[in-house]
Amino acid sequence: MGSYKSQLNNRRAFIKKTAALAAAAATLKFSGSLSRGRSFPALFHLPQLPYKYSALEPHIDGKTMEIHYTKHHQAYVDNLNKALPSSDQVPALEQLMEKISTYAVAVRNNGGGHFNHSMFWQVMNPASGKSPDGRLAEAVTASFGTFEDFKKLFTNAALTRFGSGWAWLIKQNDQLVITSTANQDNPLMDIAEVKGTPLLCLDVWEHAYYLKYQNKRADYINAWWNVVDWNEVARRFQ
Ligand code: MN3
Repeated sequence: MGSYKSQLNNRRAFIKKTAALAAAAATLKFSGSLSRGRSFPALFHLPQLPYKYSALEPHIDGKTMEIHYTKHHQAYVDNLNKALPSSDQVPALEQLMEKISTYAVAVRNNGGGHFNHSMFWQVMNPASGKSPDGRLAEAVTASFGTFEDFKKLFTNAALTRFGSGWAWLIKQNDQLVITSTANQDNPLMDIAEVKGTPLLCLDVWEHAYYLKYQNKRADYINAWWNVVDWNEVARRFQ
């Protein structure tokens, strides 16, 4: 309690000291909104969902989206802000991932949760195509055979991730690779067994599908393919 209070005071002093809000906003990539009940700007905040909760129905139901975004993702953001050390310099989220081994476990879990969910919302879209095209399609074919082969391998990675975690399509130099991570880890983290630039991710925590699919993770994954935003995946590929 005492150390939390002194963190608050340190942060207030810092804010007074810097005064120039524009400079602060430039440093803190995700700042800008006031966190509930706090008198200092949150270091990280919940990004806006790019569509309505019900937009991905029937594949992902609106209630699940609402709880997932407003409760789960919000909690990762809040707990990340609490877990970060009190200092003037907090790196942008991607840089935080790249040196996550130097932070406390709570930063790894909640920072990963914030990064992974922010990306997850973006790689889904109700008006998406059924498969990639252009250079991404060529890279998928070169790495996995056919698009159907790729889907099978990715689905298998998502299905066989024991417990809670994520499935990933990542880029390693010019090669595409499928991998999965436990808990809220991701392939950007310096502690990841398989590292690369994330292009596509799938949340296979039960909270992502339990209301509609209960224990049937395979049905959730099968439905999820209908809402993958291949334009966004292609943008990340380039
Ligand atoms: Mn989740």
